[in-house]
Amino acid sequence: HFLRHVESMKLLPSGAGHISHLNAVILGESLATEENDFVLPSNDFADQANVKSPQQYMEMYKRSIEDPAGFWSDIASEFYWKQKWGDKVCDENFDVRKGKIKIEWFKGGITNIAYNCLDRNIEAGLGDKIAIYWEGNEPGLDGSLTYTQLHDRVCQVANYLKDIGVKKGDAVIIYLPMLMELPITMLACARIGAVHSVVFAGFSSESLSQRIIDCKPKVVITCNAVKRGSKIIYLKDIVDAAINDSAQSGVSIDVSLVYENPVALKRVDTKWKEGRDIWWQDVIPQYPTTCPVEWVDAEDPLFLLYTSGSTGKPKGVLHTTGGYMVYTATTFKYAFDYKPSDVYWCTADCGWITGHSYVTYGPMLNGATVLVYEGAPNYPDAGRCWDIVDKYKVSIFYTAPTLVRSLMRDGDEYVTRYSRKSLRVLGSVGEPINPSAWRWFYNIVGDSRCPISDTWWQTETGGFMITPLPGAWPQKPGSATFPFFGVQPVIVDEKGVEIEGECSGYLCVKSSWPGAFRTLYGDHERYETTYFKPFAGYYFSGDGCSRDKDGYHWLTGRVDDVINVSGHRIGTAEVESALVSHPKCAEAAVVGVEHEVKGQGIYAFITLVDGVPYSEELRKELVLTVRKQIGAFAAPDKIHWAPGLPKTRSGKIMRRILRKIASRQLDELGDISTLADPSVVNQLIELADA
Ligand code: 6R9
Repeated sequence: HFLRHVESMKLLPSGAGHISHLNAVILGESLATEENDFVLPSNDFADQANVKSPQQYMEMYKRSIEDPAGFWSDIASEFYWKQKWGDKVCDENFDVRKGKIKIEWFKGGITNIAYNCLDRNIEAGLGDKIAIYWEGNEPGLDGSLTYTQLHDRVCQVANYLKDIGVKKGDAVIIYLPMLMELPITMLACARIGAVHSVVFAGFSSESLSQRIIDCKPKVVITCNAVKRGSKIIYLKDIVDAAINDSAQSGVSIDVSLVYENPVALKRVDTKWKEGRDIWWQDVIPQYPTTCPVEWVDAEDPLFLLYTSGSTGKPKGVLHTTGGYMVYTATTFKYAFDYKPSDVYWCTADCGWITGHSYVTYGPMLNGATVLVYEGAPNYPDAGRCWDIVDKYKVSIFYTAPTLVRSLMRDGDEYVTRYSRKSLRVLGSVGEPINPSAWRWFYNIVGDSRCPISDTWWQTETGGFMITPLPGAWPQKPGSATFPFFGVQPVIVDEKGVEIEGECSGYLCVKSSWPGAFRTLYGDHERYETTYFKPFAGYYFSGDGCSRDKDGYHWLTGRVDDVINVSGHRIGTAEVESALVSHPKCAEAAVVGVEHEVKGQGIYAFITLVDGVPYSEELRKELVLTVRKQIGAFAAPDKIHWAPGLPKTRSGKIMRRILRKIASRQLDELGDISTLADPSVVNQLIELADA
């Protein structure tokens, strides 16, 4: 068995050699330790897998690259199309030197993604299958919907939206916690061709209002409050403040649909604006449970999702319908080795891309049973996840390294007191997973039985780009392994030249894939500048990556001014602009530092307006300012005050030096003689722990 894998490894794509050493464990047979570089699928797992060997992967991968049109149209044909696409499966210009960047897949094809998630599955006999299990924050509070029930709920919301005048192409902002109503509302928008923009319900009113102003939605959908862990969050107050702010910028919201969540806040205690605010429960149930589908072109927009970039303003990443549908469904099926009997749980919130592609669309396109959990993963204690796994017999569990590390710190006992024997496949996303967290996840959570799909991808890519296929790949703890079908990752040097073999550099992609984003909403130029101009001819991911002697990919983190805190993307510029909005803060420079649980922590250097003394009180105010402007998840872990920041003579802040100071690597400061005033460096060091 082992040799079978080693033999097939020789067939690996570009740069891959042969396995040069044979320290391996076979799935289920022993612990992954530091000495074992490889974890191989067992015969039993491989035999039942959707892709059973590197050989089979290679055959499929080769076809996907040599004949993308044939490969993807075969898969697309499994979905329902009112009308088939035109003669071109894919039409792209990926090279800025040849003109405007354009990506189109299945253009001319007429379909609807909500129809494919619901009606198509119901017609295929899945009507009584559970589509969503919902587990509330409070143990004991739960619910479920079959595919038919989900269809009916989606239609009611779709009918309501139509009734208040939402039409094809109109934007709808959704600011909801992880209630079933969140995926229901997304699907309702898709059903009528409206463009949803889900805003993570941890964003502040200012961030929400920024997004309202940018996409001018017809309606904002929220709930009055939610309990997360033991804390109540008053979401409607945040929405009210955001709507007020937006009105001042000339964007008015006429309707705010509010779901009553009596577990957190009663109706009578909710602040209300007559004429604008509508209770969900008062209107939605009155609508019919069928709703004709709005058929859309494959290239019509499906959703907008704002994400952080290296400059202040969040970017509205735009995804369209057909390619995204085909891509999320296919990646879900293969990367998790999905089988119809699986119960699948992804811990991500629908406010992030992971919740779009792998809570809602990808799984439901496959007719999967999806678990949606409302609460905090460690409430009431660190065993909650495994309690839920046992309760619903979860077989595929997909989460972020930050959660793995935090549960790892709480101790094995919280895990081992639960059976977890339903688990079959584990998944990781959001940031690089360090090998020790990988091993803990594999050995303790998965009892050394379950392969881990470490999926590298981005809001922009729509779906997985580099990921193991469990059953096919020998895994290396911490490596995202190999590209998904149709994806051609390349590593380039700073001049944009592709590097072969064992190397490290900037991670780019060579040509388009169906799930790629098509533009940044209202700013195609920024789309080209950010992603296609840095290395002409390629899509630039913003990540660093190395490839080892066996051809495995190892993501090394962002190379731009974006930091990744607990898997949340935060632009340093956004935090800086929040800090300097405080009247006493003169300047701010934010860098990421290693953080044991969160992956990266936020470290902010600040200077103050002349004459203002630094104090503990001011520190708190500054942190609060960031919480208010962006959200609690972006609060700096450390504020480092100093009278001056290191700058070049042309006034550019030397972040390289700040990063070294922040991580206390003081002997690696490098050349500081080019600074306008080198003495600020010593001052900064002296004040480091003040
Ligand atoms: C899906 C998602 C994207 C950034 C990306 C990278 C990091 C995501 C990763 C990973 C290493 C993985 N990232 N998955 N790094 N290994 N498996 O997280 O989208 O929020 O847009 O973040 O996250 O740095 O560039 P998004």
